[in-house]
Amino acid sequence: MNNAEEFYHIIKQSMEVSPEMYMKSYSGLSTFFRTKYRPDWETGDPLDIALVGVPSDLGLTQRTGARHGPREIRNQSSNVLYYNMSMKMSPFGKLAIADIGDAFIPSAFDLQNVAAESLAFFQRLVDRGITPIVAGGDHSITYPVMKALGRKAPLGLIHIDSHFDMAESLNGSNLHHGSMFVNGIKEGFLDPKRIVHIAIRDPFAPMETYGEVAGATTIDMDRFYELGVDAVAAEARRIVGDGPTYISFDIDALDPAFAPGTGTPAVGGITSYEAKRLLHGLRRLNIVGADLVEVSPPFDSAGITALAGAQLMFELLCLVVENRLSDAHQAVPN
Ligand SMILES: [Mn+2]
Repeated sequence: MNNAEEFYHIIKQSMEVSPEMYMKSYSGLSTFFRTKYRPDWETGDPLDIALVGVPSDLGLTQRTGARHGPREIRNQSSNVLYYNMSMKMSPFGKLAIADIGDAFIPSAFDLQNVAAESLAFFQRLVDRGITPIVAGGDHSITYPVMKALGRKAPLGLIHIDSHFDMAESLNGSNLHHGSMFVNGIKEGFLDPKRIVHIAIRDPFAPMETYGEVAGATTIDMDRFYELGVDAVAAEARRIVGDGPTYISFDIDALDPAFAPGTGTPAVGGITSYEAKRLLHGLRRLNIVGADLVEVSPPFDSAGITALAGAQLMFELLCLVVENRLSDAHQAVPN
């Protein structure tokens, strides 16, 4: 096949994923990237990768609204077409990928219960060998996802965010959108020496965070600018190595010019192109799960934050697909 034939072959293969792919992007019901909706993921055909929402924002410390994130990211994801020009691939066609809906969290008004119910949900997913790619919700939703994935072997973590999210306790609660990585280290499902924070500009952090004392690395915004995006990605690769690694992307890593719709915006962040390029620099790592959190549609303008979130979720999906198709892929040990 020549290049044009190969391209059209990839597009055709992608469109086989669901009938919605053939429809106009503005029509039909919204699923992530117009993939099939598979609420039968436990009883139906086997699935490799699940796109899933966790519409909870009880962990927020400031502006609210991230509970509306999954629905709006689904909506904007119809603008993200199925070919990744930088990675020269489509995530669709080779693996079973579907939108399985939102995590089952009936205790929606009690954060401890939300975390417990989410953990049970994601544990069932992980036990089936399904890789989750998650849309939040506030950042506290990351806690049960990582805990399910890191049950037998601690995870490395590439954390892209304007804040460290390494607060031990706030107002007497150790569960909120800035505590999950402390919890992860304390409970043993995160390996602190394989944690890297990227794009940090958090003015409320102590001089040395709980994570840094335990061995985590920080590439703050000043360092990001000094190094440049490709060197930042290379440093992240070096830190997490070949072991199972989780990527947690807080949309507030982006400058508010690119992502105004978020709960705790911080000026002086990365651009949406730098965010994409950073993720492209993380290819062929052993990514066992990922999330995109903190999109708050009530504070958004023209859907640009949800669109950025959808695009970054697509890049994460491409990374996970590439890893699952590679020899280096190691299933999460159960
Ligand atoms: Mn965060």
